[in-house]
Amino acid sequence: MNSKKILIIGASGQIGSELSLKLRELYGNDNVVASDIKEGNEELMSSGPFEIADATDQPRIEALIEQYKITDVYLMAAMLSGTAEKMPMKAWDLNMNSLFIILNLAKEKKIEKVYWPSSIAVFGPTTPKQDTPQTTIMEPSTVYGISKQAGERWCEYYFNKYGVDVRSIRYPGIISYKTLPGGGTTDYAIEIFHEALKTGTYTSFLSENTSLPMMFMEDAIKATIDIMQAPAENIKVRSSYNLAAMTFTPKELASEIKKQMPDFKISYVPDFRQAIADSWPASIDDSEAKKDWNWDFEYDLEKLTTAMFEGLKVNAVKEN
Ligand code: AKB
Repeated sequence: MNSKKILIIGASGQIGSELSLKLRELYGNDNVVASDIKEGNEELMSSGPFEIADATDQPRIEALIEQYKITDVYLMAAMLSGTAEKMPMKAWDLNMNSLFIILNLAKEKKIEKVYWPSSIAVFGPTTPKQDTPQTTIMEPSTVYGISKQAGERWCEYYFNKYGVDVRSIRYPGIISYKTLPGGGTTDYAIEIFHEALKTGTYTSFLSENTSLPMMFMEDAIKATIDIMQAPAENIKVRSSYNLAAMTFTPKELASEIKKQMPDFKISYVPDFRQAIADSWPASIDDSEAKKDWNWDFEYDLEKLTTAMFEGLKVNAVKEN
C-alpha cells in the first residue's frame, strides 16, 4: 500500500508542474499536494490538491506538512541564474531560506525524505570545462551558482550530521514545451522553438558556439523520480549528482531545427547571460549517477527537436 504523501514546493514552475503530474500518476492524485506562490496550469490545478504557499514562509510550509501528513518534500522553488543576477539578495533569500526550512523539518523528523535540485551552475570558470567530473574545482561566479553550491554543502552536512535523507541532482539546462522556464541562461534553447514556430526566426542571447549541457524534460523527470525511489544505501553522493544527456551550441541546435524547418533563420546578439554561460561546463561526466542508481537518458538532440515541435504544435491546437 502506498503510504507516501508528497508536497511539491514550486509546483507551478517549469519542472515542478510536470513533476507534480508524474508523481500524481505514480502515487495517486490525492497523495501529491502541489504548492506555489502562484497558481499553475489548468491540468495541475484540476488534477489534485493545490495550495498557495511562499517557500520562505516557514509557518505556512509547516502547517501544510502537518495538515496533509506529508512524508516527502520536493523543493523546486528557486530563482534561476539570469534573474538572480538582477536581484542577488532576493535570490539568496529564496534559494537558501526555503532549503533551511525543509532541512530543519527533516532534521526534526517531521518529514522523511527531501528532494532538492542543484545545477551545473555550481561550477565556475576554473572548473574543467569538458566532461566536468563529479568532484572538482567549484568556484561559481554567479549568485545562483553560489546559492546552489552552498545548498549542496548544507545538504551533505544535514545528511552526515543529522541523518537527513536528502537527495539531489545537478540539472543541466532543461528543455520542455508545457510550462515556460523563467530567468535561466539555458532558456534560449526553449525560446528558439517557440519563435521558430511563430516567426521562423530567432535572435539568440548566447553566441553561436556556446556549448552547454542540456536535457529533455522527460529525462529530467525520470532522473528525479529514479533518485528518490533508489534504496538509501545506493545514494553515495549526498551533496548532488552530476547528470548529463546531450551538449550543443545555439548553432548546432539551429541546424537541427533547419532539418525540420529549412527556412529557419538564426542571429546572435549576446547579452549579460553570455558571461554566465561562459563560466559553466560544456559537458558533464555523470558516471557516478550511472553507477549508483542506474541513470541513463533517452533523448538526444534529434529526438528532442522532434518532441519539442510535436509538443508545441499540440499545445497550439489545444489553445485554439
Ligand atoms: C539556468 O539556466 O539558470 C538553469 C540551470 C542550468 O540551472 N536552467
